Amino acid sequence: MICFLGIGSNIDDRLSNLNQSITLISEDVNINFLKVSNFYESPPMYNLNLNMFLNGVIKISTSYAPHQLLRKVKNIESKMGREKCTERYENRIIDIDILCCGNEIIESDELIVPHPNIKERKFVLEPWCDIDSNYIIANENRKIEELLAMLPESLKLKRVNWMSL
Ligand code: PH2
Ligand code: MG
Ligand code: MG
Repeated sequence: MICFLGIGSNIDDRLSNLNQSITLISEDVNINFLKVSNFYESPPMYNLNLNMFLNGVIKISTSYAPHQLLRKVKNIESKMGREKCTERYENRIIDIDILCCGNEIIESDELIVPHPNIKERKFVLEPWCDIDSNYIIANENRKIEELLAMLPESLKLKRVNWMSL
């Protein structure tokens, strides 16, 4: 099954945190790493007191069922030192979100796929567009690039590379 994951970090060396998460995801024998987007810096959404984020999107194929994949990515988050949240939105060393799993539609207590906030998040849609702009998410009949075009121009992300951080 093809899955897209959103990765984000806003503590310490954000670039190396994102890279480390990709390494750990790729090391799993049941996951094939396929593509990685550019990384983008953006201000925090929802809780404006947080640090600036660095975000990217990766494409994988996996034999894990969605709930197994969730367990794996949560494991990687804890391995990297992510602490248990006390508040809904706080600074984090790494955040790995399952964006979609093939055409599956799941609404359980632990996992909702496709991720419910994709459409309002430029920090998800813009990197996703880098790697699969024509992708159509299970419950939408618009391409990623069309969803991105619906968000305000004024919201700008900064594309970064290792030299500019
Ligand atoms: N993640 C959040 C809340 N707000 N803002 C940005 N820019 N990037 C994120 O990854 C992000 C956020 C909750 O996971
Ligand atoms: Mg998140
Ligand atoms: Mg998360």
